[in-house]
Formats: sequence, C-alpha cells, structure tokens
Amino acid sequence: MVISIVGCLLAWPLKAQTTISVTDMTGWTPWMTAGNAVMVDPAADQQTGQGQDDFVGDLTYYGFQQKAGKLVSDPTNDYILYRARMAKHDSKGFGGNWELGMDLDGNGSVDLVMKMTDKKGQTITFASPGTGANTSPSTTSWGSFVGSITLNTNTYNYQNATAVDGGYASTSSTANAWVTFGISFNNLQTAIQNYATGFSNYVVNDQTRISYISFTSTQGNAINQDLYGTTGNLSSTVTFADLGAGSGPLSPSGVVPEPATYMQLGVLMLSGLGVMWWRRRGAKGQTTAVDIGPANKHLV
Ligand SMILES: [Ca+2]
Ligand SMILES: [Ca+2]
Repeated sequence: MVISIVGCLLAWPLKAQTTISVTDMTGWTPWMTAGNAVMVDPAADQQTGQGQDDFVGDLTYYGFQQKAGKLVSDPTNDYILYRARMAKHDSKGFGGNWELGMDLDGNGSVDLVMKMTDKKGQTITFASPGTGANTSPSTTSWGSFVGSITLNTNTYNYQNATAVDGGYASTSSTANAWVTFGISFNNLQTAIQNYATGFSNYVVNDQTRISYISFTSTQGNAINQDLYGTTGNLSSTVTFADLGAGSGPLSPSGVVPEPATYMQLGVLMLSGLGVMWWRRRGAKGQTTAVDIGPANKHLV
C-alpha cells in the first residue's frame, strides 16, 4: 500500500517530462556501480591503439551516460539513449563497434549482446551468448549478430565533447568525442524476447532494470579493445562485477534504485499528507493546527 502510493507520487512527474534528443547536453545520468559509485575509465587502456575506441571518464567528465523518454522526433514511443565518451574525436566519425552486454536477470551473466556499428552508416544488431558462464571477460562469448536496426540522425549522434565541456585530459592531445545512440523500448523488448535465451516474456518499461557491461571491439566478435570501468583486463577470469566493469541495475533513465531511500521518502511524504489532513481538520474545528515543522523540512 505504502509502496504503491509512493510509486504513484514518484512516477507522476516522470510522465510529465519533456521530450529528449540524442543531441541533448543536459539531463543525463552517469553509469553507476551497484554500490552507487560513478563508473570511470582511464585513457590509453585501449588495446589496439585507436583513441576513437578508447572510453574515458572520471568524476568530473563522465564517461558513460544514459537517459530515457520520448524523442522530439517520435513523441509517441519511449527510448533509451546511451552515450559514451571516447578519448579521441575523429572528424570522419566514430567508425567502430561499441557493444553492450546486458544482464537481464541480475545474476551476473551476460544474457544478450547489443552492438552499435558505425561502418558505412550506423546499425544496431544483437547476438546470443555462448554456453560458457558469460560472467567475466575470459568466460564470455557470443554467436552471430542478427536483427539489424538502422539508425538515423534521430537515433545516432557523434560530436566533439571537448567543445562542449572542456574534455577529459586525454593522452592523445585531441578532443574527446560523445558517441550517442538510442533504441525504443519496443525494439529492445522485441530483441530480448527473440534473441536472449529464456527471456521470451521479458518486458521493457520504466520499471525494467538491466545491468550492463560496455566494450569496444575491432571486429565485433570479442572484447578486444576497451572494457569500460576497468584498466585493461580484457582476458581476465575475474567477474565483471569484481572488475568494476558491471553497472548497477539501471532503469531506462540510468538510475540505480535505492529501496531504502524510496521507503524513507515514502514515510516522510505520508507524514506530510497526515499533517495537511490534521491542519485542515483543525481549521474546520477552529482549533490550533499541530506544528511538526521539522518533518516538513525533510520534504524539500
Ligand atoms: Ca579507456
Ligand atoms: Ca544474466
């Protein structure tokens, strides 16, 4: 009962948010670990030399961000937008393979790989993991990519990040790049139901929680360039979570839920509602209103 009331109160303003775009420079949420630490990645730990494929980010210049909502260009459907900061901005564009491994059930294993490719246009494709544990770089593999989705200027963007925010201190002495792409809730749900084994009834909505790994890959078939959240470690037997490469269970907008905080907020909100009720009741009866000011102060 308490949770449902609080859920309604919290969900209401989210529904009223404005539309979003892949070119937005505000309103992004940085990727966090399950322990609510911002995930970071150093420059020059990319194994094949291209700064364009080298994730970078620290506590000032976030390396990875996410947001969700309806697009300016498509105000009827919800989308997740993913944004990564690369060490080197290339005037020709990103030009690489950026992949997201998704843990859909929170047990630490990758259940589906989503690849964004920028080669003669931008596409998203999907691959099912192999029969290994898929919980660490050394135990993760995947099959052929299927289910191509073509991106366009509304769902893909590449821009000079340093020109916007000054940029992470890269060793390449060139500007950083923001690579951004989006996928609709509907398309992600369809891909998961079709290509992730055991998830044929999976639903993508505002309550969905997915933990990710993110990496770049020369041919798209291996974790062989940069794994976000750890320095090198591309062949490690250590789990993604222990390497710091696994995100927390992120909502579509990139937020790791904090159940304890939600409950505390809910109790305080209900306290506030109780005060309002007592004050109205007191006013009708021409009695003095009860003053519990400190509780109200916690609500702001
Ligand atoms: Ca890096
Ligand atoms: Ca899993």
